[in-house]
Amino acid sequence: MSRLHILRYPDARLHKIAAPVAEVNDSIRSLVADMAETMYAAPGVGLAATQVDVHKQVIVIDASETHDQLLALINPEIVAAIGESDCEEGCLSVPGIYEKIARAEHIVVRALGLDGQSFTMEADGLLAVCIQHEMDHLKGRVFVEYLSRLKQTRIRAKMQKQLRQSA
Ligand code: K2U
Ligand code: ZN
Repeated sequence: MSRLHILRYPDARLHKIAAPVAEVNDSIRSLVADMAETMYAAPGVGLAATQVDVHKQVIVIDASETHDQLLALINPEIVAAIGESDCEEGCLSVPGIYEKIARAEHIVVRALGLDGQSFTMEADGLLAVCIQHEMDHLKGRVFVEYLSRLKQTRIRAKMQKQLRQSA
């Protein structure tokens, strides 16, 4: 397993659209293992393949208190979305920025697991927020894009200043 580099907003590669996974094979399972290591080390509760510059529809999430319940979602689709609620979100690609975003409160998701079999799950709370956040990444969307133009401009400037300072 290896830790992967996480792209920083406003890197243009974060806006690439992820392609469906044709076959859940050992290469995909190895990618999930590397993404999980990267997520736990960050630390975060979710990570999309887009964020590590791999443009395939693969997401890892662990929203458990004990950080030992890894969920891998391959080719995820939301099949039902109910209600709406605001939740403060952050993003490993936009470090230090936390903003309230409106998301569906309860969702039903269909995806492939690491065994290549299709499964369906329901989610609410932090897990529902995280799944929607990660699925946005697969569509090339970063959560700050839900904010006002002014906030986006300020965040972009802050990220570019962070990048200059770390160079
Ligand atoms: O996509 C990512 O960068 C992972 C996010 C996932 C996430 C976003 C919003 C709400 C929950 C999870 C990171 O885990 S950011 C760290 C974090 C964790 C909990 C709440 C807010 C931010
Ligand atoms: Zn994110």
